Amino acid sequence: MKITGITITPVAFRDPPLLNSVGVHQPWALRTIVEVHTDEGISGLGETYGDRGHLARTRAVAPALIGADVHDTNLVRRRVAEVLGGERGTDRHALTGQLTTSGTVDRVFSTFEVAFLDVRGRALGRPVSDLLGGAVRDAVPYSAYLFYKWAGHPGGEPDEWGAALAPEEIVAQAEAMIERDGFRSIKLKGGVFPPEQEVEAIRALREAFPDHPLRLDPNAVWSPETSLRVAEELDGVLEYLEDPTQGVDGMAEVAARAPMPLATNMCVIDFEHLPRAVERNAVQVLLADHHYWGGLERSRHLATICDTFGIGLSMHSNSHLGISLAAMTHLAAATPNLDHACDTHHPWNRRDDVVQPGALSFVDGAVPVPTAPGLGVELDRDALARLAENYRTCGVAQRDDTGYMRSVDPTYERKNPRW
Ligand code: GKR
Ligand code: MG
Repeated sequence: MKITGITITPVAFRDPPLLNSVGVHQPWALRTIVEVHTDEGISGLGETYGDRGHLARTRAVAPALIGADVHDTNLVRRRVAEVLGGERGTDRHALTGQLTTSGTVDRVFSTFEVAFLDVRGRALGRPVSDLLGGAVRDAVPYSAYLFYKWAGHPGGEPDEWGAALAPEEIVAQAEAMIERDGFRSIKLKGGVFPPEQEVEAIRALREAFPDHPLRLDPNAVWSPETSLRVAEELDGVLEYLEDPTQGVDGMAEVAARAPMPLATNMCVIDFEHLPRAVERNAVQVLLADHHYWGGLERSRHLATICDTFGIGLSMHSNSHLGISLAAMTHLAAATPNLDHACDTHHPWNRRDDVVQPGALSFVDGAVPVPTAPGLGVELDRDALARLAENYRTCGVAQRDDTGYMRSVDPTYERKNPRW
């Protein structure tokens, strides 16, 4: 089955003012929707980052894939690498760490690979999880992903979630999210306030939710000393501490004495980072993310490597829509050693989606694995057109949390370590 055409549509959707270690989410989050068309009349879907550089690379690669067979992903990956010609993209979609050339190929290739798997599943009448070895679970657990946030964007109306700055507001946010979707694990995005304040929020969550596994992720803005202090204070409270500090060496220093496992989606973001991380025992849980690990198949290779070295697996997320949620769910369903609830930003962005409602839902904090052929989601053409129009008019072409924060508070500085 040959690829005859590829449609690439950048979209923008409303995003609340979620705070993190480098600033605050802009009013619009960006994604790129990819449709791959074949000579058998079957089309497949992919979703990826929407930042200017990544979009340009995705567009540059597309013509080189016309005529390729949807089963020949080795050829497709080679063509992606040839077009990119050793480029090292600098887009930091995920606040991720050290960027590599192979990582840039993986980020661009991944979207197409997901779309090919969607085509292949549709052609066979089987869900993508079957193409990945078969679902080992019927539903994939996700965590309630909490953020410190303002009530609304400056100058705008408060959003449905309201402000969350004090510990009791974080607890209220968790209650609302759990009430709505039933999550059974909780993650707090930290790195926003001094660590003592974030420890207080975690303690308040522990009191309100005595049985929910808890995680804290300050996106590496603490020094190793601060990280160890917090780790000791939260002994027995956290399921894992995510990216407390920067780099494999910093993480290894903390991991050697921290009482809980350390997780990362920042210091190990490419296969070439693994040997040293394993050698130094820097991370005990890896957050996989098919968007930058080179697609669903390569994420499964990653899972095997983690299994070999006794590293636990969870899943990382960025602001995303339903095509990504479907892909994440199929991958997690078909990965036996994905033993922690996955992250998802979806509750924050659910009001706008490009997929038709009904295929994906959260039941007791888990997404039932779609059983329809392919990814199991269909494009809502009206919604796609609306979100594409948002992209054209919103004035954002590049995620810039720091710039947006500075437009509100000109004294804001990006610092690492901040504490
Ligand atoms: O959406 O602000 C955010 C997050 O901080 C995101 O960019 C991170 O990549 O969720 C991510 C993480 O776990 O580090
Ligand atoms: Mg993280």
